[in-house]
Amino acid sequence: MVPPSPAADIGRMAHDVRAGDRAVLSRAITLIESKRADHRRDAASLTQALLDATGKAVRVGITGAPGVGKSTTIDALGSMLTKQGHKVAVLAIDPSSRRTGGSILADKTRMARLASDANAFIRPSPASGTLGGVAAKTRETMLLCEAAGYDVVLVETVGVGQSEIAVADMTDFFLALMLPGAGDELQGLKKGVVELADMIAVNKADGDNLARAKAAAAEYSAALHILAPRSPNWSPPVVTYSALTGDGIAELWARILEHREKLSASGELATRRGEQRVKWMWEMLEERLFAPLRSDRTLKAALPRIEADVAAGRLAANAAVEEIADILGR
Ligand SMILES: Nc1nc2c(ncn2[C@@H]2O[C@H](COP(=O)(O)OP(=O)(O)OP(=O)(O)O)[C@@H](O)[C@H]2O)c(=O)[nH]1
Ligand SMILES: [Mg+2]
Repeated sequence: MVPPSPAADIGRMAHDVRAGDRAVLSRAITLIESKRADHRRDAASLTQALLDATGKAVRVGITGAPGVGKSTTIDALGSMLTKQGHKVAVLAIDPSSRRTGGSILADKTRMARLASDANAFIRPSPASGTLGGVAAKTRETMLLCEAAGYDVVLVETVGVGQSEIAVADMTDFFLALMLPGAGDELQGLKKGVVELADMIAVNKADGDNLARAKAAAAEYSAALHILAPRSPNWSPPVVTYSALTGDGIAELWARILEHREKLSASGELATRRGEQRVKWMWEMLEERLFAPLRSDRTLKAALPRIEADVAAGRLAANAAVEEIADILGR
């Protein structure tokens, strides 16, 4: 029997992804996540074949410290949206994978409604790799989901610097979740997050927490006012809500849509996405060019000594670079 040609396979896969076939979408994502060179090529053909069907989703990044309620929020927001007729994809960036069980989205119990929702698609973070690698896979996955008809993509990440930048770089709207604070109001206001945030939302504004949530929101508002906003067309609002009761969830979404209208009207959304795409290209290229460097055995063996010599001031940094280049070029 003649094996089917990869090109035909990819064509069929693209067709089935467009048709919204979840099983094929999952397989396509697995292809995207593969590190094999031939798979990578097929993945690129697939993305290219689907390109005209991408870009139509509202892309929202969601960050916040562990326990702030990211999963509960995604469950509440996502199921509200599917009820309105949207198709919602939930992705994650968690390059650390330090947690037991690996990914942030392993805990589908906190997203019980969405996990069993036919109009929701939940995909955990790729299991391992550098942040650049994981982010690249998540971006391609987002494009596939869009091609499959998901018109809302929620990308979750934990509150650690670089992964937040990666998520902000692949979304239109970056939502920072905060806890009603016992004196820790400003602790979450790390400079990086605030610079990226399009909205700060204080969760758990329910029961005994209500007053503290309002107080925290007031502090965040005051802090935001002294910072230059990320966009000339949008001043990040600070809101309170409860993922548990659902109070304020509709308002979160209304703000996201308002932001979208403003940035679309001004042309900023299109510009931002264009810049993001070029940045992705460079990041992926860097990742690709760095790969041989990471896997070179001779270099791996020599690096500890080279680094120690550089640190101790015995070897000039530029001399070290020459030595490394020699090892790689041999
Ligand atoms: N009172 C109250 N509790 C909430 C609310 N949202 C989430 N919680 C609780 O806070 C805890 C953590 O919620 P998660 O949604 O798992 O938080 P997370 O940010 O996804 O946590 P990690 O995945 O561990 O980073 C759970 O016990 C939730 O039930 C809320 O609006 N009000
Ligand atoms: Mg969670």
